[in-house]
Amino acid sequence: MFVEKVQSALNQQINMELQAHYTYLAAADYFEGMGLKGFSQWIFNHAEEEMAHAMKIYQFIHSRRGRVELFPVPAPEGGFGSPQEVMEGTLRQEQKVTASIDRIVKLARLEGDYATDSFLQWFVDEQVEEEELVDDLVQKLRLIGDFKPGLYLLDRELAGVGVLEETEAAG
Ligand code: OFO
Repeated sequence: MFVEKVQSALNQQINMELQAHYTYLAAADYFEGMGLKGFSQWIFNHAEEEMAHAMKIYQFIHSRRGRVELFPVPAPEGGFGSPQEVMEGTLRQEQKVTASIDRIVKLARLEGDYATDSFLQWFVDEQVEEEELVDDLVQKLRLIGDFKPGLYLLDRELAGVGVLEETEAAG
């Protein structure tokens, strides 16, 4: 049975996914402004994924014959200090999403809503992957520190251009 409390939590989750979408769009713009096109494209793709997550929940609510409720999406905070800061913020955002998904799974189980529980397992797995991906970038950025050539190479990696390909193209 689709319980009111679960529907309401899913509606809040749509808003959270849209907030992530907005935040990552702002971050993509920040990277674009720095000339880091690889980072910009990477996080832009991530922003699109967040929109897809929101739509997945939107459609699930409809398939349960529930009603979607849309809430205001606050403007992203912006004011990014460095690529490392952006990625650390992204990791925190993903951890918040994971905690929120876990809470809804718990609620769905408590309320005997096993269809929502099953639906959310995709998100549980997705969050493991997302956190790992973002954490990998955070670790690399910490290693790089202020070493600009390192940042440049990582940007090329994110753009899908390997160091070898670049050397071959130059040679
Ligand atoms: Fe949808 O929160 Fe990231 O993945």
